[in-house]
Amino acid sequence: MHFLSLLSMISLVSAAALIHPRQNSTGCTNPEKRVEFRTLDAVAQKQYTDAVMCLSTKPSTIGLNTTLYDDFTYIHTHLNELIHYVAMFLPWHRYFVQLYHSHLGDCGYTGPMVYWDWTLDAADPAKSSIWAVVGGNGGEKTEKAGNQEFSCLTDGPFKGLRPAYFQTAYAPHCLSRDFFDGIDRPGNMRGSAYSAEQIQIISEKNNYSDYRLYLESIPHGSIHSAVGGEKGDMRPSSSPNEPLFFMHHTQIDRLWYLWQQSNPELREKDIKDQKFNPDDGTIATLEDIMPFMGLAADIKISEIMTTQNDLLCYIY
Ligand SMILES: *[C@@H]1O[C@H](CO)[C@@H](O)[C@H](O)[C@H]1NC(C)=O
Ligand SMILES: *[C@@H]1O[C@H](CO)[C@@H](O)[C@H](O)[C@H]1NC(C)=O
Ligand SMILES: *[C@@H]1O[C@H](CO)[C@@H](O)[C@H](O)[C@H]1NC(C)=O
Ligand SMILES: [Cu+2]
Repeated sequence: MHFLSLLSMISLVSAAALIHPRQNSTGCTNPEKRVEFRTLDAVAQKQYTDAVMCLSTKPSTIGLNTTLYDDFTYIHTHLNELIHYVAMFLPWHRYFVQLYHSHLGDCGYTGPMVYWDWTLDAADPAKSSIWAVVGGNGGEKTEKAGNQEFSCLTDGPFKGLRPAYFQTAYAPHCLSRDFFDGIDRPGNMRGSAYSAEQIQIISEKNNYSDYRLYLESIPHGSIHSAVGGEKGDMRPSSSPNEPLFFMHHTQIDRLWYLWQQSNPELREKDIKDQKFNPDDGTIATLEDIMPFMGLAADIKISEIMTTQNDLLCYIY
């Protein structure tokens, strides 16, 4: 009995070490403040977009024949069912953005991670000032890859990008956007789903399960479908093809952070939500392991319930 429990303790300890070997950490004493992309000056914005382009010149770190840029898409699209409409949605994307920022750093970007605060644009999204910086809507020129048609970007720093995947298929194509509200192009781009008023309503949800569900389905989902439309990269599971994906998810992370900050005692521990989609009644726990398919070691949800710890060191 004694022997057995000692043995299981040892194996627990070594399993933990395997899951995430790390240095003796000094923790996070000087957190970096993340900022809205448009508050950076033109030089810093260009350093960011240049670093994004640089990812597409680096080899895969997970053994694919495509680039580091495509690693993010590949992992996201293969994990699609595990990381959406479940408890893991917010913590998984929190760490995914962190890994992206860290690779941008290796590509020369020295600034903080940036977010796109689309509440500022919700009144008329198609006229947002963000498009002047990241390029605008796709144009008339389309391209087919697999069975999908893509509306290629016509301007901006990402015009030349050619992502390698569509959903899980190898299907190199032009980076594309298709502003669409489901009825008109561009229409209102579903702005009311991500207005300041809508975000205020969602922020009043008082448990994680409700908060995650509303945040994911309404503003998060609407931005994906309104920017991606039918012929754009932002909509499908391969949406990390679209550089805006990361600024969008940083904004989602920011909203979760603000919600957590308003009651940290409870909300930095609350992950009580369905573990599987469709819901089979199983509830997630802080001990659940989140997979990253070799981009980084897998981690437990508990490791990133705050943004100031061994793995993360930022505030908003
Ligand atoms: C390692 O961590 C322990 C406990 O936090 C701390 O007391 C010690 O000073 C650290 N050692 C180094 C070399 O940082
Ligand atoms: C890369 O791998 C895919 C399969 O994932 C294959 O279809 C494609 O031809 C390969 N490309 C090159 C350049 O080897
Ligand atoms: C969250 O709150 C909603 C509304 O009050 C409630 O219906 C639901 O059961 C709660 N969920 C959990 C997991 O506590
Ligand atoms: Cu996602």
